Amino acid sequence: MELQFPKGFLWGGAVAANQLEGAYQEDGKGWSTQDVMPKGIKSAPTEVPTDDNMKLVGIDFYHRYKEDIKLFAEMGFKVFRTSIAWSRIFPKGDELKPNEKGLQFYDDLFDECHKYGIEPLVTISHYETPLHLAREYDGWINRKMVDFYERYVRTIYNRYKNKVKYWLTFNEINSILEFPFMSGGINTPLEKLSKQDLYQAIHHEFVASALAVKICHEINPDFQIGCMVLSMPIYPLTPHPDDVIKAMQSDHKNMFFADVHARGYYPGYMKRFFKENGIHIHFEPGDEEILKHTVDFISFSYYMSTYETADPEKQIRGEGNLLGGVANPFLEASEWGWQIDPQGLRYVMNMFYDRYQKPLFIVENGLGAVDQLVVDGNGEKVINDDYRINYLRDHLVQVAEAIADGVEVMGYTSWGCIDLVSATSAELKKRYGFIYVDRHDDGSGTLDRYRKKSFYWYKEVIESNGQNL
Ligand code: BGP
Repeated sequence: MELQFPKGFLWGGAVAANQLEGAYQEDGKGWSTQDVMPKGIKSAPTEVPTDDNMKLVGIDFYHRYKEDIKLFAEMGFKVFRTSIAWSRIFPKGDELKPNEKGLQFYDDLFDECHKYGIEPLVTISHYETPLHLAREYDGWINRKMVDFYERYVRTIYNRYKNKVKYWLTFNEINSILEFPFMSGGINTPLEKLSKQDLYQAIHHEFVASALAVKICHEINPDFQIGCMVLSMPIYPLTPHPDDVIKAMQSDHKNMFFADVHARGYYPGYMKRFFKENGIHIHFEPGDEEILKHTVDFISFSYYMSTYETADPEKQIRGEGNLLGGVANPFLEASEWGWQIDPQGLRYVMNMFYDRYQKPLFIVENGLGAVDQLVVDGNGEKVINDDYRINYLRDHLVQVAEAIADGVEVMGYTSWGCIDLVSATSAELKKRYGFIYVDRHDDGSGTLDRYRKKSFYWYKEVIESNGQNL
């Protein structure tokens, strides 16, 4: 059977403001939680680094976005996913008046996209909670966050209503389970954070997200807004029914997030979990109604699958993948230990679609690798990233398989379409891009941009609407 992508499929790339803009103290921007995240840390840092050159400059997208958008256009992007840095718009997060210079930057950025017919897909909050909200309010544990988020959301909707029609409420909302500071602005150290507070914070995010959906549709019913979850299929380690149930329960912890967004109510398995763990979620009057504003589509990141087992001896946390779990002997891993499983993508796509019957948008997928800039026989600087092409091709084949299975898919935005700073390890040597940026972890480099081999490959993929993979 010939594999095909639908007409009008939204091909493109994805980034997040804090991972590439740099200029983190320019034009009135305030600190965000991500600006102070030291390498590889899960909990809230106690000190603010003052000389973080990496975050200060990023890849200097703030000043070079025109050059970069032009390169995206050359590849034929139909869509460009980026986030708005909340702390550019509301530097502290709790003030009443937005920062005009911050608003202007995104006006200019979206105009530049439209110049080439590229639709912006905007993440409202991508690990960028204003630091003040984390320090003063303990992030999403505090109900007041819903009001601050609502003010921010109304401001950007009103400002960009003629420029942006695709929105995402929170990046990888379920990652708060592992990274409460990075994902939820929760300042309480991980070891002191109670399950009660964590799940109350999640409830506040759900309410804020549903409010964002409601307001979005009020402003323009044609706008499309989705949730964004970190997807990771969890396979049972063996066919033993204990392992199967254990895998299902682990999966529930993640599916909870998409379930509430897509269905508009808390699932039974979570009510049981709360009961058994003595957790009482406080619903304010009206919350139940607000949650009924469900998303138009489900968006997700996909990098890897993982395993689960009921056997405590075999539960090797911290190895095999980003979030730990048992290493799968049938899969290869990236240089960062993320296990590569293209078929897992087809699996999650079918699972999401069967569960909700809502369109899907794959908004992150890609290979983080060390790239070498070399000089070829003609004296040209080139990057031969065949490993990235292979990775992306294998995954796109599975997207096409899922489409053939009947899954409705809006588009695909490859993660880090231009090299950027890693979210979890704060380094630049972990590269995802089609475009190489001459910048290194020690702060050296010209910041010049180079087209990688994958750049030409992806251009051809888009041109042929996925026929030439
Ligand atoms: C996702 C995040 C991104 C991104 C990506 C790759 O979890 O949404 O922000 O960075 O993972 O992760 P990393 O940068 O750690 O390689």
